[in-house]
Amino acid sequence: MNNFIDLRSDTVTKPSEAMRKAMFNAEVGDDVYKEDPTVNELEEYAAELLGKEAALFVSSGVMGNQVCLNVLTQPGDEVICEKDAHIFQYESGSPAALSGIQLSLVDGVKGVFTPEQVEPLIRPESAYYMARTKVIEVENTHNRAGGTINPIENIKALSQLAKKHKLYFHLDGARIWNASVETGIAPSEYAKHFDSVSCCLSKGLGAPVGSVIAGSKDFIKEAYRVRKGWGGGMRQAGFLAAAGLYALKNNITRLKDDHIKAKTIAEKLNSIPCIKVDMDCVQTNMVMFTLGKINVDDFLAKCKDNGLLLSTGKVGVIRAVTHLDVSMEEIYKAIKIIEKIVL
Ligand code: TLP
Repeated sequence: MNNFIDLRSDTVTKPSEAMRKAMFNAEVGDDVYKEDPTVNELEEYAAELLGKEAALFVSSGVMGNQVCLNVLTQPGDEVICEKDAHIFQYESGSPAALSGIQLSLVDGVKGVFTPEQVEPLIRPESAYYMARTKVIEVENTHNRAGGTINPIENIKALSQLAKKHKLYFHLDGARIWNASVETGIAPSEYAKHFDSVSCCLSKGLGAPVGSVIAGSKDFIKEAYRVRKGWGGGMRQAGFLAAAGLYALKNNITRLKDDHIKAKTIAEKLNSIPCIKVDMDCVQTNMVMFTLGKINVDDFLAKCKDNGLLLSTGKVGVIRAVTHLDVSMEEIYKAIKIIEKIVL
């Protein structure tokens, strides 16, 4: 897919020359013995950045979320999340398959739900015949809603509700870096409201592999055990951790460029009569749009024939994601390709 303008996802980014150098030069050891200095450094750096006692390097965003949920719950428990949450839509049924838990869905607005919506869903402690509510989960930024940001005041209020009902509060912060750059609120300011956070290194930050999860020392000790049991104990993982460290140190602030690119696409596309973009949702590096009567599959195929790759979100919705491997010039080219197809 080298010659394409690839806007399917920010996961398609490839390590830069400088990142590859950092990987090549990484000092490594056996991380299952906790002897990989680069993995240890990444975990310490991520814990500090997120303001948590400890962190753990895991292979993917899915593994991050699922390990966290597994540590926080027992089989038969229930997790409250938004109806379009990644853990519900795109994680292969893992809450049920790996942890024996069920999800209770909230109908959010642009991916955001409020404490008033959640409170009635919390099961009474006396109801032995119901699942036990154990966790509230928030996704920030919210993927299927189009990269929307959950307002910090809402997060605070949800966190207070979780405390009031003795529930854990988990953040799927795959793209917390995007939220942070856009709002100016530090990742640690977001993370401090949560018991556990899972944050990706391999999306907009451009690392080839990996996520970090963070929480208390006791939480991470347990997560370390679960990761091993699920086959996620990696040996000389320092080569990968070096990419993650490079990404955290060099590629966060530049995410703002990706947000500008997304706004540029959104504004141009929204001015085309048959295309509709919900401009309120264009807050970070994603653009979701619909095409009126034009068939989505035909449109995607024609884009591909013209050198542009896009993906889909909800049924009938097309997704364009901007990232560090696509230039502003390519963004203008992408817009031209779309105009040529639909006009
Ligand atoms: N999202 C992917 C696809 O799975 C849809 C993408 O292309 O956007 N949380 C959120 C909010 C995510 O968007 C993703 C990946 C994950 C978790 C999982 O990360 P990986 O793919 O590394 O397991």
